[in-house]
Amino acid sequence: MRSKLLVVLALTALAVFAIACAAPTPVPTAAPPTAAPAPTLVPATKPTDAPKPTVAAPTAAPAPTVAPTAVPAPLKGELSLLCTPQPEWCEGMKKEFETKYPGVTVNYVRLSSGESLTRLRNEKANPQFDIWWGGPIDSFIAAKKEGLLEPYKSAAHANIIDPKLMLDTDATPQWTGIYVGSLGFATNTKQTALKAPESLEDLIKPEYKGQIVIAHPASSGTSYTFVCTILQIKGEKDGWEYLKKFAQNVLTWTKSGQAPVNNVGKGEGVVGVVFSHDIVAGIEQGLPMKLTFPSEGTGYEIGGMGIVKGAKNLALAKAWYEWALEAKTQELGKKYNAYQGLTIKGAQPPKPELLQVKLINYNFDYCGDNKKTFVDKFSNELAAASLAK
Ligand code: S7P
Repeated sequence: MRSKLLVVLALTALAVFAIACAAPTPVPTAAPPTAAPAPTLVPATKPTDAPKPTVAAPTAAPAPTVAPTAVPAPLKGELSLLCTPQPEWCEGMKKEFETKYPGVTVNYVRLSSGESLTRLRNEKANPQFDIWWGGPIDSFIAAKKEGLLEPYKSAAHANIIDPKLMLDTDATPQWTGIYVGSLGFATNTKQTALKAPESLEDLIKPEYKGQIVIAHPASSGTSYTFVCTILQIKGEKDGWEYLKKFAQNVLTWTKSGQAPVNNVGKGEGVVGVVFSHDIVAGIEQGLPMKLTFPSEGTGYEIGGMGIVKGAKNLALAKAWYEWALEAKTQELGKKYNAYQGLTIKGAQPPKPELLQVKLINYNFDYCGDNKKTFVDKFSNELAAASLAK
């Protein structure tokens, strides 16, 4: 009985165990799709409240990386200027240039044309100047012949009024014209003994003996312009004869071409042979003088400019060169009592009447090419004329 009972109990336990094993295991209930959070491609909030898209607006976009236009570095350094016009103009132009280019200092030496040429010649192996500005082109033509100038082509050459006359004809020119001036006579008006000369012939008359003041052609471009004017008007043979007589009438040979204006103004001599614009400047400063021109026609200058061969500050020399060929720069001359005619189209010459006189057909190549020969002959054969004061 007892064993039956044990069997029944065992079977019962097995049955309970089996039922228990057959009961389904609870499974986590999957959330219904509608309850699932929507994917956030579109914000669930209203569009107006939506945070701004994080893509920057086009106007705020960084500028495209285009290569910037090259801005030239400001000019700086020291320019060494060989300056041949009168000192007041040299000083004025130095200051004007330094105002335009505050990083640049202009150091200049004022020398007459012949002295300038000698300096450049002596310094050829080790040039001390960067640019030569002013003085008749006869000396620039002579300098070019000796290899003392640097070729330089400027766009501003297109603005030169008369390029055949005022610009070196080389494809890359070595000099350019910056002003024009005619030779005249200055006569002291406080004296009454002598009338103002009206012709070249007047100057060699006996009554003018010991009354004339002129620079020496070895130092002065002004005086060399006179010498070469005579040699062209009269021819070399008669010209040298004339110059011998002329030299007998000279009281003083000055170093600078403009100096006779002051001599004559002070009564140290009656007649000066000088560029007419320098005579006008003297008259405007109150010197008692009258300006006349020779009836035969008068010689004239083209004032020149050129970069010195081997210039140590070439960029500064070019900057000066370009600046000097601007019409408004040329018009600055009158501010410093420089009344030459001008060479750039559109520049207003201060005294145009000084070129509306009878001019000879001055041959600059002839005078430039022969400068050394003529000056040496003058110095050697007109002995009294070699004592420049
Ligand atoms: O600036 C006046 C001026 O007459 O001086 C130059 C002159 O030739 C330089 O002096 P030198 O005669 O002593 O050489 C002229 O070019 C300029 O017109």
